[in-house]
Amino acid sequence: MGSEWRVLGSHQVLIRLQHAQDDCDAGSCHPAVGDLLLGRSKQLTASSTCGMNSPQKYCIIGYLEKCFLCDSRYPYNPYTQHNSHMVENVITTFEPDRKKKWWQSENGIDHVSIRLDLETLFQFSHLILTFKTFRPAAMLVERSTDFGQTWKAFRYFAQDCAASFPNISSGPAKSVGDIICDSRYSDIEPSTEGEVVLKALDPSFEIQNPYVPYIQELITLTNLRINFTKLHTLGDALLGRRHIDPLEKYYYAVYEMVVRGSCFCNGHASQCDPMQNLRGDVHGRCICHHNTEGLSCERCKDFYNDAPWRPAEGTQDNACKRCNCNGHSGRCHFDMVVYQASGGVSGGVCEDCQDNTTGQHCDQCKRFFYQDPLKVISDPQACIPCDCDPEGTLHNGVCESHTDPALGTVAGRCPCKENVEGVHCDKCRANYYGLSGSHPLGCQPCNCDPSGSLPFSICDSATGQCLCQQFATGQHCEKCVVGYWGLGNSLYGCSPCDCDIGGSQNNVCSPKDGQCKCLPNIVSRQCNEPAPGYFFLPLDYYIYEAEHANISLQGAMQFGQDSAVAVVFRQPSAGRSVTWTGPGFARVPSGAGLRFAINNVPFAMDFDITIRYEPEVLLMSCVSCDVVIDAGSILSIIGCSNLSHSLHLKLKFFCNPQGSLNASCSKLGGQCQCKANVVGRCCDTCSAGSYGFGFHGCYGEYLAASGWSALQPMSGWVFWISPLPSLPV
Ligand SMILES: [Ca+2]
Repeated sequence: MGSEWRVLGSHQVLIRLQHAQDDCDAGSCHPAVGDLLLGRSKQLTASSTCGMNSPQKYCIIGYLEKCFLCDSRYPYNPYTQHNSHMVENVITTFEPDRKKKWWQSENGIDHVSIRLDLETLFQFSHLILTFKTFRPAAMLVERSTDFGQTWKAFRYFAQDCAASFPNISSGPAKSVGDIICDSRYSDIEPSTEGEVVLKALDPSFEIQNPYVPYIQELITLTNLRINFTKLHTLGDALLGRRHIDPLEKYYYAVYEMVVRGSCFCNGHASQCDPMQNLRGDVHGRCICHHNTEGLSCERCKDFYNDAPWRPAEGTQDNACKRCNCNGHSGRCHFDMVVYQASGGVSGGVCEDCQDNTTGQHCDQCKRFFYQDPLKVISDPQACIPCDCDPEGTLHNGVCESHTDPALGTVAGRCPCKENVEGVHCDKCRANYYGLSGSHPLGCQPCNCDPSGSLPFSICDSATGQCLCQQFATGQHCEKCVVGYWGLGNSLYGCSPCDCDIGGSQNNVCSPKDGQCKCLPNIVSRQCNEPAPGYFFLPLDYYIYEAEHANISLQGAMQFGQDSAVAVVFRQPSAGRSVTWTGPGFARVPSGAGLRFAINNVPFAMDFDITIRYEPEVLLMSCVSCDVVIDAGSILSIIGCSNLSHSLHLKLKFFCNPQGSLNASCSKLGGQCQCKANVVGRCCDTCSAGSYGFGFHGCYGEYLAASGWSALQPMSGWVFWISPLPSLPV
């Protein structure tokens, strides 16, 4: 090292720093500096070397010009090949007499270069060239950091910088990175053993930290090239020729070349391994510490990406940090945004988390999974599937990921939509139906009408059909079945309409008030009441008194041959019911007929014709008693009294104000309540045997008379009537 210190100058700062930090555990560390050329003769080339193909003559300048042969067809050997001047001769060999061995270019060529191709990035310290002949009149040193694809000048050297490199400042440098032309190493003196020295960092600048990226960028290289551009010719014209070819005196010749540098490891290694089996002084493959890797420790080792890669500086090792993936992944990458968001704590993002985990550190269960409360997240079985019905669960089936009393969450619990229940959120709540994922609340309300539904108001969970009380119907049991009314009005929900068959159009009634559709002049809910002023006809309403009929002689059924009947008057008597109508009876001789003249049959239909009669002598038994005819009537063949309403046989009536006790009459039959001795439906005539119709009734006395009797079957009487009211009888 002794010879190095001689030329290092202030570059000792860098050397001391490196030697002080060879312990990587204490912070940054750096490999030792050495001669990059040692062991790399194969990587050192020259664009021109004398005698490569055949011996070449060259001469030296002196009192007596002497000439020699250069024969570089074989490598130098002090005994057999001492005229070989290949470029590898410039590499230091520590042999005793180094002046017997040098590199020499071909004669008279100005532009010659020597190039060192390194196998990886190295940190350059300085270059020393020791010349056998004059130093070049002009030269420059270049470096590449991309294996020779691009080049940058380190420094220019010229005796006359302005002439040789007119565009380059002759210095001094204003900053450490300035490229200048240096004229100190290009003098024509000394004529031998002159040196050219290039320090990577200009010693005139004080560099606090040589490991900051800007400085590192200035001093790293993969290739070094020295371009000689102009020979010193001592006034001889290079192209002129005299008695001796002057070209044979001028060439470049170098005793020794030293390229000091070190393996470049970004502060993460103190030693390096050789690459490509080189046996040199400085190796290129860093033995990385601080969880870094790469030839120059230029990146973090796999799975050590929790902090950004950085070069080590001073006591800061800036080591790469191992990612924390909780055992669920072996891969991660660094994310600066995540790192900054964490406040510089953690930037490693785990990749491809396994075991159903997710998150920066595989520290959460995936969507649709939750963490077993009894297991830590690093357990391979920690995450359990949710098992929530996506239709009924909020967030499409995501369950609560962990138990947190503060948040009220329970690991694995399915958060049901509002109208949904069940451990898996797969059932509608009571009174709801139709579980559907598209419904924001999960299920729709049954909306069962409480008036028509069974207690508890439940409905079919699929269709929503409410369970109805008897006679209620509809999706919501909101109405009565046809023929029923009054939903909610009574204990049993719906009641039958019970529309009167004769008085209503049908058995359909208003669902609200049960009002049946009444036929004309019929009122009440069930249509079983006559309208005010109307009454229902009794079955035997159409009565035709025999006393008013004409007698028709036997066998003489022609018009115009009738004669008046003999009337048998009968008066009511006390203690006996009145069994007849009208003034009494008609006596009809045997063989004669009665002809009734009627004109009030309401419409054509089937009628039965009945005759009311009785034997003339009630209390006597006789074989051939005469009968007296009370009346004939026409009856609808529909015998039911209720049905008679449907015959429309309703009449407006007025009770006679003189003969009636009041203005009301019976609804069925229309009989007014008559005063004494007054008879007739409207109480408008005196009874037989009475007289003096007036507000007092009629004057008279009761006479003994026969009453109504049951109809007695009797043959021989034929009775025809015509329904045509206009037909004369
Ligand atoms: Ca009569």
